[in-house]
Amino acid sequence: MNISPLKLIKGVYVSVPETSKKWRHSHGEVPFVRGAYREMYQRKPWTIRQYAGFETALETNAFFKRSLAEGQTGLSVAFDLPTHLGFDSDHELAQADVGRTGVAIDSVEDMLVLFDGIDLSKVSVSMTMNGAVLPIMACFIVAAGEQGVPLEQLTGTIQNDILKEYIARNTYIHSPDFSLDVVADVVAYCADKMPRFNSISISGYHFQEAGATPELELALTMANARAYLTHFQQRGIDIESVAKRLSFFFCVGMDFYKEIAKLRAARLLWSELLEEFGVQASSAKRLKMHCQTSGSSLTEMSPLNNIVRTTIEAMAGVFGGTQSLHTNSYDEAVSLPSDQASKVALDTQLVLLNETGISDVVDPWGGSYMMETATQNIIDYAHQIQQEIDEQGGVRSLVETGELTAFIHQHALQAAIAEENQDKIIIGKKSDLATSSSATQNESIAAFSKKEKKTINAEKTLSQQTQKMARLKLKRNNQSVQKALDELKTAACNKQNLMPFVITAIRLRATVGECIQALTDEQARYSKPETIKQASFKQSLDVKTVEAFQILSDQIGRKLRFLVAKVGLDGHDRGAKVIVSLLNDLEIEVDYLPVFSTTDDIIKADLRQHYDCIGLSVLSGAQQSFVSTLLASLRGDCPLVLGGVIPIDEENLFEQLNVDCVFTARHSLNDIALALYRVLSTRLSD
Ligand code: 3CP
Repeated sequence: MNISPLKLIKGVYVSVPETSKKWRHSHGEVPFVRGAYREMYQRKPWTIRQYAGFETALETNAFFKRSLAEGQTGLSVAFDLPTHLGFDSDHELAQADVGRTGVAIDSVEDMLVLFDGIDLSKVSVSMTMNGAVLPIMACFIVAAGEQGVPLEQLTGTIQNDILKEYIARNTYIHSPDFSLDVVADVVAYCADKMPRFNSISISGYHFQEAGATPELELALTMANARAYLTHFQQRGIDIESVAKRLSFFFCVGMDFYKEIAKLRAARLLWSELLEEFGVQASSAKRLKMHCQTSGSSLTEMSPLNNIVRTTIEAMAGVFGGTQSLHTNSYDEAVSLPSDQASKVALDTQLVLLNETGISDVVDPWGGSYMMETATQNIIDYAHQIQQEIDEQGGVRSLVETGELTAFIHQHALQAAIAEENQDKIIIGKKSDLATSSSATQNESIAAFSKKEKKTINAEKTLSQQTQKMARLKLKRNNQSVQKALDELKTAACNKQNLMPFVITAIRLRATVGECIQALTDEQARYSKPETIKQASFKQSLDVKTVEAFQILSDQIGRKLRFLVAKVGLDGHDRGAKVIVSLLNDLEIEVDYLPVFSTTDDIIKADLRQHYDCIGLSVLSGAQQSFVSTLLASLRGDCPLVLGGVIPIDEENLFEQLNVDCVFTARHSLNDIALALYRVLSTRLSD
């Protein structure tokens, strides 16, 4: 794919585009460009829905209750990586990640604790779950039932958007074909039994986080929406009956006007798309969205600046007419949100809502020449991308080839080049751009981290979850559980709707991992092809560093050989792939071990290849465990460097452990290249 990003919304606008005449409708009317509802926030404010989850259900439950008491109006559950990938906490691949980037849910017993004392007939709950959607939905349904809440009263949203997992987020389990059927099972089940529950949250957020521009984020989200509708139709699902509960999730980044225009454009595109699919009811054509401020716009340096960024992004979400909003915490580029940072993030929404009056006017930018032109440009761009996708065989096949992933990555590389060349200025992001000296900046961030940082007690969480599972397995009727799991397998073979079968198994206290394992017996775990685009950073790199690498390579009489590996269960690979491209530019031979690699994979690869350097990328917080394992087993003369979200106060620790360098988002590509050169030249001359 090779469509260029839109030109920036810049310059003088002297007239409204011709096409905008068709938008001269009121808010709350088809095609909803001006807003989903007539009175918007005057009638009902957006839902303040902060995404949260950590350690065990008990800790997360306490956090939920506190947030609701402090003014939050909806819940949003972050699950840990093992739960996302359908591994119980006691699985050998799960151990390092249990309870780190979300709450560990192994069975309905955990779900019951998660919502203990929270009335599920009153509070709407969003669950970000995709790969393991069946057992997690089943845990929620069974827990609500045991709380005495009838299915038809449940309100909330399940993300259930598997296509974007293959494209950008990577927490898929099974093949696209099988998984699309699972998505349809959930959608059909909800339409039948849970009429107030949104059965999917078609997500663009992760595209923008992986590098897409706002307009590309929207275009790909809409292409996925079309792919889902097509699949549902093929499965015999009546689109009219499910459309009202198909919801959306977008990122709001720092491109202020473009973000507002994007949200307006989204509503028109969805309304048009449903008309194409023959949907009649106007209310079903209303696009409803959740927005989250952009994680990738946050900087590790000068973290308090992030409050400003988040506020501006939240304003774009509100001006764009979002129904539900998450505002990021200012320390998220460094660690899990501290209590203080979470409170500021929540209060940011309360201030916007209660103190500013910005929610008093519906679509306040409507009619602006600039905004109407921008909205139309984004709509045109989305149509162009859809056409290109169709010409290349549709989303389904481009997911399998990795082409869409590569297209987004190309945008991430362009953004990295723009930052390197300082064409794009991000205040305080890189050490050398900071207003005060980098030493002062570093000190302040280190002090900041120590004082407030939220720490996860991973060992304790793992041990509590493991013991809880052992007790569950002793107490339940194992024979009935096995029978239910066998029936689930048979249903998967027969292509039946799997929801009722999983609900039965979960009610009998089967675990999340056991349900996924039963399906995996039929449908092996899937791994997608890896495609990494090459961009040329060469023009941005210091010529002397490039030459130094060349000389080093000449001295040893061969090309340098690197391994870059994503280890553990975290699926964020934007940074690792940028580094692969950088190394290619330095004429280094690179092997890339993609997401979900293990320390064992790394050790085996090194035994075969004898790398000159191994680079590890970890964004889940589990770096200490992986580094210790590797240092104990790797050849002593192989340099190990670490990249990802690594708090500054941990850097000394890694130095003591003999990690050669630690890189994070505050380092420029030139800094990284130079540091790598120093490591290699020292090691190779030893
Ligand atoms: C709302 N209502 C109104 C009005 N506003 N009625 C009349 N006039 C109004 N102005 C009605 C609605 O029709 C609805 O009733 C009810 O009030 C609730 O409003 P809503 O707009 O549906 O709001 P909400 O329940 O909050 O639902 C919002 C959406 C939902 C629809 C967007 O899908 C949602 O909450 N999504 C959140 C997704 C999420 O949190 N994702 C987290 C991703 P009816 O129901 O009767 O129609 S976190 C990922 C982080 C990154 C990562 O992956 O790692």
